[in-house]
Amino acid sequence: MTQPADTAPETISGGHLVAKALKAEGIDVIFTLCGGHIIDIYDGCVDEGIEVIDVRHEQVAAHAADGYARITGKPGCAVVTAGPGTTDAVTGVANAFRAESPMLLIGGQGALSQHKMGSLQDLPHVDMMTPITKFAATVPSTERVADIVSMAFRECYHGAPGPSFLEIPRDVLDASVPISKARIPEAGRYRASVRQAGDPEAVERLADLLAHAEKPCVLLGSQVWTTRGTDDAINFVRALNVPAYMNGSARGTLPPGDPHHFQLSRRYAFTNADLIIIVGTPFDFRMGYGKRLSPSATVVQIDLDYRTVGKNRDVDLGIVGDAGLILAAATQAASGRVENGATRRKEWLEELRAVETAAYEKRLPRQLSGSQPIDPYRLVHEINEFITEDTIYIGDGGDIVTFSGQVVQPKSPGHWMDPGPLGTLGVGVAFAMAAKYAEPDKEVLCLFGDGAFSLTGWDFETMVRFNLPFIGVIGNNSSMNQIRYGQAAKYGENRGRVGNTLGDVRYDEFARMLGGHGEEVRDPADIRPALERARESGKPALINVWVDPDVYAPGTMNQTMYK
Ligand SMILES: Cc1ncc(C[n+]2csc(CCOP(=O)(O)OP(=O)(O)O)c2C)c(N)n1
Ligand SMILES: [Mg+2]
Repeated sequence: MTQPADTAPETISGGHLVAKALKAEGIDVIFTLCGGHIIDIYDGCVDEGIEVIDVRHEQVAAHAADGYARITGKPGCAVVTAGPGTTDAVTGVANAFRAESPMLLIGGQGALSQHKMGSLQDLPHVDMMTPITKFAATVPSTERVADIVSMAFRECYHGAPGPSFLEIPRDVLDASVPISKARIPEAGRYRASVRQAGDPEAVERLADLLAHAEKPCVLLGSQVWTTRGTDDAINFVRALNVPAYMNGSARGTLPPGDPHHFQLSRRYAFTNADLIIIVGTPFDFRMGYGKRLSPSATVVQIDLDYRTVGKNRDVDLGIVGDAGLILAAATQAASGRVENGATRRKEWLEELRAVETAAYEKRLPRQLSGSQPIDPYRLVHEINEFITEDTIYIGDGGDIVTFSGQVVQPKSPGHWMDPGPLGTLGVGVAFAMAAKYAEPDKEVLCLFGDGAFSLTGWDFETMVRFNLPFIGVIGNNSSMNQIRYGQAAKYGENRGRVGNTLGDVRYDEFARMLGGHGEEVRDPADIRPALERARESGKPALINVWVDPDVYAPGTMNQTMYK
């Protein structure tokens, strides 16, 4: 018997419950590639005013959700279909996992009523996602959809942030339930503040160490940006006169030219410092697993994740918590002391500056080189000169991006994006998409290797379709050079050519074919004008710069990442 319309309970479907839960997190866009399993989520997004950006490969959707989280400080969300849609997104989730980026991947799943019967696109998604997420679960009933989505977001912020995964069976998503039966957590009321102050006694000890240090240095890692501790970090280094090195997303915390900004003297500092403070970055391969720090230095490590502190290398003081809060507390604790050590460190800063300047001057002729084919150093030099305080810089490639890591200096906090410790090629277009969507008034510039661009480059078309202009620069050496170097060194020039050669592809023509702006550059003098024209075009752009395939970045030649 049907009820009269005016007394029928108001109902809501699973897809609409998803959209409500996303809205509660402040999410205004999802990145997706469609499939019959997930279309009700789109319908919910229409009602909640959430934009649906549909991409051409699910890996891109997941990377874009990761990038959105990095840029906005809100979690990102990607929605993909069951089976191959979800497996295509695995790399993006894995990248976010290693990069500590809070995002939610929602995957479709066959109907519960056909559980394990061999339905279309059925796979054990949760089992596959468990090792690379902080939380992975199936949504068991329509009533619980919004509840479990909010639970997944809560889990994203436990300790160091990271991704969550949910699969929603098709019948759970499509069914409607009375609104009164569904648990819909209210925005701002279902999870705690994630800012965790450090143990006050440990902070006092840090202030003591700083007061006595002659040669301290600090490494500001990605968590400084994740926790939006930029201002606290700046106050810390200035008040206590501590030279700062920055990595990952923390690059740009201090602007280039700042008296406390150091980059090229890091190894010297780590070898000669008496106090080394590592903030929000693990002792992983990028840090030589901690082995590159002077054995006689006092080492302090601050991290959001208890499991990271003291891992791979002993520390003298470990503090768990929010980078910004802890640096602010240490600044305050030290400022209460008669002698906080700041003035005594003038000579140490001068010593490091001299090392820094010498390294810069040694490299400068290469950066200004007029040779053809173009020296990659010249290309990255031109990019560094071209970017402004409003340019978000993205690196996606091998050797060419290793060059840029030494030369390109973002001018503002949060304006540097790289894949992070998973080293994933193919993040570039997705990060550009997320960055331009979230910050339409910023300029986005991505430097690609030709190999890296090829992995996910078709989504350049998505940038055109959604009118998301950015400046793409391809350092084209027709090779996977970072790998080629090691192969040639091991097997000789000829045998070293196996499996790493790409064709001479005109990526500028590809860009034009898809409705963007494209140019090729062979003469280094043409790099700057081409960059200017790309900026003025107001379109997604690709500048195809032919670089010398036979020169390699020092970082590639050391190949320390594999050691
Ligand atoms: C998804 C993925 N596949 C493979 C690799 C291994 N890899 C690291 S660097 C590199 C070469 C990249 O070539 P390209 O983007 O053209 O940059 P180049 O080194 O030539 O400057 C490869 C294949 C990786 N890091 N990520
Ligand atoms: Mg290449």
